[in-house]
Amino acid sequence: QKIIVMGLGYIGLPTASMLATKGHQVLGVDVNAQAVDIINSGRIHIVEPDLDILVKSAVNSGNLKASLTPEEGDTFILAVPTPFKEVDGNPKAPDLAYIETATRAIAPFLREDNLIILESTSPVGTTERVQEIIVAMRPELAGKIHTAHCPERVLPGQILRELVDNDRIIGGTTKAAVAKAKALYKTFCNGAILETDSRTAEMSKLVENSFRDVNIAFANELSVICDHLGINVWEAIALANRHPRVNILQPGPGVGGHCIAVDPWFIVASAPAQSRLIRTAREVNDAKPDWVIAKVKAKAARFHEPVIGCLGLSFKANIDDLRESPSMDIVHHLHQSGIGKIMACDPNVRKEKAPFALYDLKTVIKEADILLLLVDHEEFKDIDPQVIKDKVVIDTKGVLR
Ligand code: SAJ
Repeated sequence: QKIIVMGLGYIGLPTASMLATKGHQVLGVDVNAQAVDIINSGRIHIVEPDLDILVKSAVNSGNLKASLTPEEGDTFILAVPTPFKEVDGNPKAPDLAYIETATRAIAPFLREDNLIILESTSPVGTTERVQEIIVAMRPELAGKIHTAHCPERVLPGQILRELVDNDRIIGGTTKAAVAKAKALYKTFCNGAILETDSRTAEMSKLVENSFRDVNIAFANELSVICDHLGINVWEAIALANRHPRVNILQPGPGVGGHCIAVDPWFIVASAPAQSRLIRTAREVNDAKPDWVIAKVKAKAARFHEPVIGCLGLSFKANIDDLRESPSMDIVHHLHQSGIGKIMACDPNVRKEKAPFALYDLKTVIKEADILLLLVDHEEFKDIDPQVIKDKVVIDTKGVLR
């Protein structure tokens, strides 16, 4: 069949190329002309292991093409971002503008019996909203198209493996939509395909990321409590996790990325009075960078113009992604606060990508009075405790134990 994929980012591009290598005719559509050109030349514009190989073979096979505009097809997949924005005094309301724009862009090309799949993480009711927009623009298609929500669940850094191996939720607005979507995902997904309605599918995706956020908030709160009590939080958590029914995640400098720090707000926005725990967890995680900054300032006050070595800038370990990174926010703040000389280091980040000077690990370790570890990159795990024994160490990830 012919598939149109709207959005060629971290989800759309892997999905489009995977479908193309399984023999489907795929047209990937993106508003970024540069990305379209790069993909059509068989290369990629984002960083993800092995994606370059997959895209190259999909483009070379003739089954994957990229374009700025959609065409007619059998199935349309929406894989565009869903950030938040301020609406009526709520600073964290879901921003559906990308989904609405993509839906309006495909509406003129839709035919009877087409399937429209929403993959973007979305507030409850968005799949129905997509259908409403289409029917408002094309009233003759009322009751004649199929819509479904099949939320993406892949972990950046392991997208290709998880795209194939993860179980997949399919929530249709009708039974026929579920059956059609199921047949499509079966062509590349080895995991179980779980059927439900679109609203439950939307909620289950938000629940997955909120579960993780609440669990990390618990760990972050424990880290602040243990710091107050002079207890090593990592040891306490590791010991508690030896109980067969306890599984606490790891504390850190805060929660970053475009998913876990965003999606819980979609639940809060749709049921504010009922979402007390989810909201508080978000607030706990968002407050963690300030706690780390206060800690550094307290230690720095003991020195005259200290050198503060900051280890790690990305939003999590072993990636180069700086967007929505609590570590970046912390280092930015320290730079502006004028409390000393800030020397940041991240072995995964190219020097020209950072808005301030980056130093190599050896230099930072040698010159720092205070070492602030912010990301648990592999490279930092090899730091010899003997070499840093005379420094003040603030370890937000428990790596330098
Ligand atoms: N983090 C901690 N402690 C932990 C685990 C993570 O502080 O124990 C922090 C990380 O450092 C990072 C943030 O949380 O700043 C998020 O990282 P992550 O690895 O938990 O998740 P993401 O944002 O890379 O991807 C998540 C995944 N969701 C779940 O694991 C439930 C992924 O499967 C989703 O597809 C993705 O969100 C998404 O697109 O929604």
